[in-house]
Amino acid sequence: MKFNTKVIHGNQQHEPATGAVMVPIYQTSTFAQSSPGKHKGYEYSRAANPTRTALENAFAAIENGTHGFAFSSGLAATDCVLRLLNPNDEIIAGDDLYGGTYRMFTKLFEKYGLKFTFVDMDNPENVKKAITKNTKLIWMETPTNPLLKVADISAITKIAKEHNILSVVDNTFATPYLQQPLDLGADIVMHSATKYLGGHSDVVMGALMVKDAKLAEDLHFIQFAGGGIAGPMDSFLALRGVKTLAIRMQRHCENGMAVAEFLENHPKVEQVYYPGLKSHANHDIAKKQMRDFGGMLSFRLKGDSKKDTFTLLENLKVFTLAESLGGVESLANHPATMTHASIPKEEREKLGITDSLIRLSVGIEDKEDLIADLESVLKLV
Ligand code: P1T
Repeated sequence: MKFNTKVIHGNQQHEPATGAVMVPIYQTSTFAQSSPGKHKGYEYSRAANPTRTALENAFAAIENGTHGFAFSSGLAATDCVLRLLNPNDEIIAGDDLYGGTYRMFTKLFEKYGLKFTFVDMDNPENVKKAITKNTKLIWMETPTNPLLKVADISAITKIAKEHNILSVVDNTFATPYLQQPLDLGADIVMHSATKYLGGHSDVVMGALMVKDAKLAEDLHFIQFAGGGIAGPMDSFLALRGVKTLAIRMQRHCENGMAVAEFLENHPKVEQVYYPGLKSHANHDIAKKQMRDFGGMLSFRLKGDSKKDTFTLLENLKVFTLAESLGGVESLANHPATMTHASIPKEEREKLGITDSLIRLSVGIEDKEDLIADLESVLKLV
């Protein structure tokens, strides 16, 4: 199946009892057994639930995996991956990550003896140099949140394999419409399904996808034993979202490029971070690795004034000032005080997450309305 077909039909079947085209919401915690241990494949919804199974099968299909797992949030999915590790294991991660991922690594897991090294993944050599005999996992986020840095997945997974290290790609910003990391050598794909996979800003959810049976067994055990599962109602909503992923992404990409070009040519804008622009530091690898460039971008104002930035954000009419991304509606975010506030100021500024950095999740509205909204607020600063 090609991708547009796969998001709708991949690993899906009509409900066997009635032929229902959409999987029902099996809003049940438990399943009757005819004799102890004798059941119809489902025992207790933490282990498995038919609505979640349908979604997990779809997750596997869209990332070209064999197994998918749905969690109560993206961070619960990340937590599950880290529980594969043992004290003294080392993890190499990108230096630009979603703030909550950074917070989990440094504030939750360091105290259990895991060691994190953050490197600029623009250059795969930086990853190679950071490897020690204890390195067990390489965590890539590409494009990164919020600076849209792009890592060469094939080059980095090749290094990981040479050293027998597990590699993970947080594919939240790109989605499988733009890149399928398992095909590029990654062992695990992770998503905040809250974003593009769900697509409608109505569910908080995480996903993992793999294509190795042993890894799937280990992750399923942790999911079951740890308990951070997605519920049936949320699974239904996310499955509904996945079906329109391809068509939504097509428009996100078209609008993302139009907004990026508008901002790049605006006299009050200092810099735009969008992998589709030729001026982007990683444009060449983005072009090679991704089918298109997505709907996420960040930009910085000339003068880097926090006051101007707040004025701009307070006056947007079509864009909503809010955390999160990947829904049909356009959102604007101020990383320094919102999504990335948990990263120490010094670290943030070193990376470029300064006071005037604004991140946009460009939605699927008419691009003329989005550009007019930005044009009008840029007049105020
Ligand atoms: O919010 P949650 O579903 O738990 O997912 C965490 C997460 C993981 N990875 C990436 C790349 C993310 O962007 C996120 C969540 N991000 C936001 C809420 C945000 O506004 O950036």
